[in-house]
Amino acid sequence: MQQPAVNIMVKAARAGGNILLRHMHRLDALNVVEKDRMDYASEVDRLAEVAVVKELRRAYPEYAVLGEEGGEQKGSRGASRYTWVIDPLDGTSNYLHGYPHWCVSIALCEGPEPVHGVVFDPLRNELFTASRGSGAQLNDKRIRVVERKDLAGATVATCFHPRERGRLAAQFDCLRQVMSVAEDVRRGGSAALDLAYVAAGRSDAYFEAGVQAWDIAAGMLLVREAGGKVTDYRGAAIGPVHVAMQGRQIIAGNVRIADALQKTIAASGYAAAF
Ligand code: LIP
Repeated sequence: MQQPAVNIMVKAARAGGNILLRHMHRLDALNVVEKDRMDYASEVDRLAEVAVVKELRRAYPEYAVLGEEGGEQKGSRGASRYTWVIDPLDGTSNYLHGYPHWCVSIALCEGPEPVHGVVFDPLRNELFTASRGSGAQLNDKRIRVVERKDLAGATVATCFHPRERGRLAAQFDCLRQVMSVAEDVRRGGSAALDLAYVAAGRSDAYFEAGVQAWDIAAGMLLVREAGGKVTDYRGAAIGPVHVAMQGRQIIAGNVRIADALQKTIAASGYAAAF
């Protein structure tokens, strides 16, 4: 049975998703701002976040919020042990180009750790959910990471984040090593969906640098609850995801592939570039 908090998160994700769907045929009319170099947000990101926060706050007013658009907000009683970590539109660039691959991502963190996660893809009506210790699901069916034993023949998702252009040479060296054994590389443009797809066994692994808490908080729980492993480029645990923190790195996959990918990232010199 789904936890009450997850039901609220699903309701909130659907509310945000409806706003995104409603605006996607009016892209030309959207106000778009460049938050950082080649990092865009539109008024739809903000509207979707308002809708998501409204649903969550209606049920749990005392919880804190960390949203991509609204930043950090305290709960109704001040500081809280629980934080909603929200990306109302993960894959904004895809959305603004009309490229149909984006989602809503919501995690509930207890202290630094995600305890519930929801990633919702409104275009495919795919709902990924996970709760700590209770497994991960896609549209209520249990999902698991792949059983592949190593990187040989694997499909690996990654990203070329605009903020990471200074490390592009090291990233390409690393990719050359990955590609010498892997079948192929994917660049989907939504970290939350990249993680959800690893959890669902649709891709074998994923790595990216420059992600923010809201990009990965729900997805990393999905991967763990689907039997996978999530680390940074040095093989260490990801830091607290209830706070905004620049420049995180993430590796996700089944235990063996995550370890193999981490070793490749280290051996190529890419991990040392941070
Ligand atoms: C996006 C990430 C994506 C990354 C983009 C961006 P946003 O998040 O999920 O993987 O490559 O550059 O950070 O900004 O669409 O929420």
